[in-house]
Amino acid sequence: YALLKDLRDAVVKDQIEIYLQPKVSLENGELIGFEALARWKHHSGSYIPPDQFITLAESCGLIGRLDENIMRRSCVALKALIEQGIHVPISVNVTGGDVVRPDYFERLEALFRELDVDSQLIELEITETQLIEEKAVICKQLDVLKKSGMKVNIDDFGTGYSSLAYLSSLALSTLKIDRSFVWRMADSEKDWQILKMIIDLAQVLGLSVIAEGIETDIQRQNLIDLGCQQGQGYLFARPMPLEQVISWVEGYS
Ligand code: G
Ligand code: G
Ligand code: NA
Repeated sequence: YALLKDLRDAVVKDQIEIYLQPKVSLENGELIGFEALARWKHHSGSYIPPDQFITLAESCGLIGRLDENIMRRSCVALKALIEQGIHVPISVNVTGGDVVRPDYFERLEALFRELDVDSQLIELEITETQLIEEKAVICKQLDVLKKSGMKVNIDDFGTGYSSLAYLSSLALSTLKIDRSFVWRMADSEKDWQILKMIIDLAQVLGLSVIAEGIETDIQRQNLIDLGCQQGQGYLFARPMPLEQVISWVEGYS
């Protein structure tokens, strides 16, 4: 299968890049962080969507290496931003399958040491669906990460089936509301109530809460009314390469 061979090549040669998408305060637009998103420009010239190549990388054992490359690039980007006076955390998507590896944390620490990066400025994002697999090991690993000062965010929240008991046992820091709830909240009273419930749940669990996929000012305003203070989405900025991020920040504040 040609695409698989190309992907293996791109991962081994570290050709998959990152784009950064700003996270902002919904009230005042203040920049609060970035999410790093993998971008693969195939040699044919077109970009392959991450949904497609991440799934492929997961199915053929390349995801560990890919996520490691992305983590390294995120650390380098973090340092470049700090040099420009932009001092906010970057969150990096990681696969549950990586995090449960016994040497995961040691490798991460070694990377931070090698690149002289403050681990408090790198956050992890793990999807709710992946947090549900291998519960016991995940739970232990998250404790280790939290003790080291790292923050772990639960991504795409509301699309998985984590029990409240399990959720409250995890050392998480932020709950990221899946975009589907943001997009549907205006459609019906029921969807509005569900969103409200998720935001209240985050508060009860002592987690901060962020909404993704915000595209309109009405969505922004509604989220504020429901008690959500942080967000990301095309309303504020699309994911951008590092150079563009730096000029975006300069023109933004
Ligand atoms: O960039 P886009 O929103 O299309 O990304 C689609 C999905 O791919 C996101 O929901 C995100 O969780 C996942 N993704 C993006 N970059 C990475 C990455 O570096 N590693 C992993 N494991 N997933 C990623
Ligand atoms: O679930 P996760 O946060 O990893 O998803 C990030 C993905 O969502 C990225 O692929 C990014 O390109 C995409 N994205 C970010 N903001 C928006 C938005 O406002 N609208 C849409 N349609 N996609 C978005
Ligand atoms: Na994410």
